[in-house]
Amino acid sequence: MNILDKAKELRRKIKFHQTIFIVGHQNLDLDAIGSALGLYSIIKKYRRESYIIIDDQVHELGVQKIINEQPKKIFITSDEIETKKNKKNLLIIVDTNKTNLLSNPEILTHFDDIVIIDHHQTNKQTIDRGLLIIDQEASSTCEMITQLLSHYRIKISPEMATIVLSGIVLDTSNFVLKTQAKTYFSAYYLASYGANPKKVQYYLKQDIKEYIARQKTITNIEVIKEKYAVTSGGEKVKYKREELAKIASTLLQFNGIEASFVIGKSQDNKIGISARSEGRLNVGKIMEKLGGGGDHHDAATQIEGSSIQEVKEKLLGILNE
Ligand SMILES: [Mn+2]
Repeated sequence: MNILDKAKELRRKIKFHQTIFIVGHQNLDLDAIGSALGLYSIIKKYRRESYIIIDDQVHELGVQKIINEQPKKIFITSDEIETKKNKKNLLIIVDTNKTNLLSNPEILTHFDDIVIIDHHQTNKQTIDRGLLIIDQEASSTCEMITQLLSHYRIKISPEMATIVLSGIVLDTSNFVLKTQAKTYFSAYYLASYGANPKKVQYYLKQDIKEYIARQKTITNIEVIKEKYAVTSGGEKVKYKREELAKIASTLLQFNGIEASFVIGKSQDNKIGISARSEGRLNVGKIMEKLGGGGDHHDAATQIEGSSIQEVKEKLLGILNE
């Protein structure tokens, strides 16, 4: 679905409500915070009250930098929803469509009216209430929001343009993955409002200690059929989901590698696999075979009750088929 097909309906909904709450997925990334803030600019243009709900305690570096640069009053926790509510309230969820990926799924119960703006595939966990605007062709939620900004003719500051661009740069791994004509149009559009690529790189800078830890623990890359990279962390090292995803994206940068799979123990002792593909191999299909899901380019699974070695063997079995 193209978001512009729903642009009128969305604007009607924004104008109809007095207070609009925005929330992204747990462990905010640059696409979630960028699309939340871009949407906030749209809502402000229509002179509605708006808040971004954040329940994460810690943020990754770039997200923290962006939050620090905004007025504090924009952000609330889910505990404060009731105190900020008006008569007509709307919740807009960005960059996820799944209940279990919200920091606090309980927030859904506070709202009768919900809109979801996202670019991920739907599944059983998808919130089945409200207006669902999902464009799986879009590189990022920030790309979808940029289309709205352009369609509604909303002027944004160079700072905001930079933040929204950083979400696109993150999700496409520098205009490599899922990049389509609209992605470049969005980049052009944001650049015309003064988006600063140097500042984007500043938001994308990583913590050197985390980077070294990732590199150290993941050193055993195997290449299957000369095109699929598989690597795994140690049985004792725990990773955040997005750490596995970052490593998977990095592996795609190597010559000849078409898809990458990173296996690691997650914080809750499950074994996670994060998979990325340039598109020829449908990693969503592969992850489905292991109880997970996703799309052609971007997929993952979580497996309970197995060791890393066992999961790796299963995956290698599938890739060698
Ligand atoms: Mn995203």
